[in-house]
Amino acid sequence: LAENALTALHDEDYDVPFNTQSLNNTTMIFTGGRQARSLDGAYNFCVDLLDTGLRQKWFSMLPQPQEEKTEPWDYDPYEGETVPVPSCWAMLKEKWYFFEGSAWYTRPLDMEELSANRRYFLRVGAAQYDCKVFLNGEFLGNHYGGSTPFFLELTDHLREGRNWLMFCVNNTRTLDRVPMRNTDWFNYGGIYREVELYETPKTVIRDLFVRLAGDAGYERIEVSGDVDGNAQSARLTIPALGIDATLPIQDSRFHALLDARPELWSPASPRLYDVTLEAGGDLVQDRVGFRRIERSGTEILLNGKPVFLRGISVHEDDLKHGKVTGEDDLRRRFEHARELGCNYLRLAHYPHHERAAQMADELGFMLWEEIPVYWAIDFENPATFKDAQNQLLELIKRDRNRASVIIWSVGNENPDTDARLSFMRRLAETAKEADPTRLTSAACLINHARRKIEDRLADHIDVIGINEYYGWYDENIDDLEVIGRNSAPDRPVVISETGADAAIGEGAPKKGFFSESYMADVYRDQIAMLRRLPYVKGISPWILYDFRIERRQNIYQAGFNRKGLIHADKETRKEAFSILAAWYHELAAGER
Ligand code: GCB
Repeated sequence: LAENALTALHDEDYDVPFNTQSLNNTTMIFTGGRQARSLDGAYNFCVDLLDTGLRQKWFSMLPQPQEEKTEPWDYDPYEGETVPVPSCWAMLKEKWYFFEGSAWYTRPLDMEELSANRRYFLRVGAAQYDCKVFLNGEFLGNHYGGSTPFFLELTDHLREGRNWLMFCVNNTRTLDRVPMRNTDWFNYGGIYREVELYETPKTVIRDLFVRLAGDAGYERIEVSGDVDGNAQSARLTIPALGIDATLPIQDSRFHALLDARPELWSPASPRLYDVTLEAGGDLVQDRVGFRRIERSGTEILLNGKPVFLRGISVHEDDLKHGKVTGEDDLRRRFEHARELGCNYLRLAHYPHHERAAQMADELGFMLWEEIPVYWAIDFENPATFKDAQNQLLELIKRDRNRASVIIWSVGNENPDTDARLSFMRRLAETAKEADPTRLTSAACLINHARRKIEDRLADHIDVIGINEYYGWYDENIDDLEVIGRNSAPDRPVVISETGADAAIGEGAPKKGFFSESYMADVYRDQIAMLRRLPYVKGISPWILYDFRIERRQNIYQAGFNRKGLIHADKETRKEAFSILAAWYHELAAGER
């Protein structure tokens, strides 16, 4: 028996400190407008249920011809089958469908020439959940969190000619992760967003945050950011606003307020401006919309006017591709939302692909973005908090120039304990500190016995989300009116979820639970009730498409949550679709 087979699987037993979490929001760089080299495509691949690779250090072995091999490794990363990146392994082979554990990805990375004046950054769009990165046999760091991008500077590690890049990705659900073991979406493992290599000058713009200034009036733009290198100043241009400003850099940071009167962004008029920032030879660009989102008493104000959020919730899920999201998939999603008459989407329950918010900016949809602090997280655990907070900061830093994003949500349906209150209050504070220009929210708790919103977190967020399932899990829909009266919320409430499952097609029930007609009735009742609820300022029913989930296995669900207004084929609309669409179009017409 090889010695390594006897080693226990505890982090402290490895002689390599694998869980550094050194790849986090502090290693991010700003990528807007940069040319990247794609590292997508075929990777050698192997699933590794027993974590043999970490014990045997597969990563440390460099390619050797068969006759020169010095060790009988149980896997040779330079041979064997390949998989495409991005992908979810569950979608590639039936035997990997429920695989939960580590998997290894290996590919060559050829660098023709390395210049002493350049820096090199690896970006992984998302990998579920712990991703360890190795280059040329060396462990360089790891990242926790399955839905946010992470960066690793490779400058001091690359060599000219052939390099070998390797990832070990682990999607094991554990109690201390975010989310933890139990969720209502599929645990797709793998590197399921793009992998890229960025090349920059010695000076690197790490961060650029552009927004309408928070003071009254709409006459100033605020710009801040972070430059790594010895540039003394940065030059900011927004040609369509006549802005060409030199911003002094102090201690790596710049900050300025500039007079300007941009046309405001809104769903009706999604105006975007080209923004360029140059510093020390580095240059980044973005297309930014300017708008203000506020709460005033129980109203949500967009550019100073009350707005009602006509929304729909969405997951990243696809029959064929799992969690991999492409341009066409997103475009179709927004077309469906448009057809429904939406002005808003809830991107549940984790950060979606960054293209979603870019597209929402262009097409004119408001967004709720969220981190997977879902159900019973390990709220007592400081390491879990650190992980959640990092995911939040990575999301905010990635998307805070997107006018479409109006809400950062810090969680969903969490038990109201002291530990949870402290955990989530601190997350809401983190969001406000990183971005004071947006609203915070969370799906809070209703006490059904007392018919009241009862959640201490509600005092610490701007918008109270409630998930209610009257007609499905919950019984008496009239309670919704009573809840409004009993709670007398002092801030806006949005119904962040409501809905019912319906199977369609052959074998589907004609009436009762899981029938299309039952689901349609639930929507009719909800809409009739919502017309009478002034405390509700928006709604995002659950959900646009049916989605895959291990935990639902009755004959109508068969491994899917069937609350989609559209079947998982992303084509076939259920009856409730047109019912919601009719109401939303009526509301939209009333706004005009
Ligand atoms: C919820 C959860 C959501 C579930 C949904 C359901 O409250 O937030 O993730 O998928 O209910 O269908 O039960």
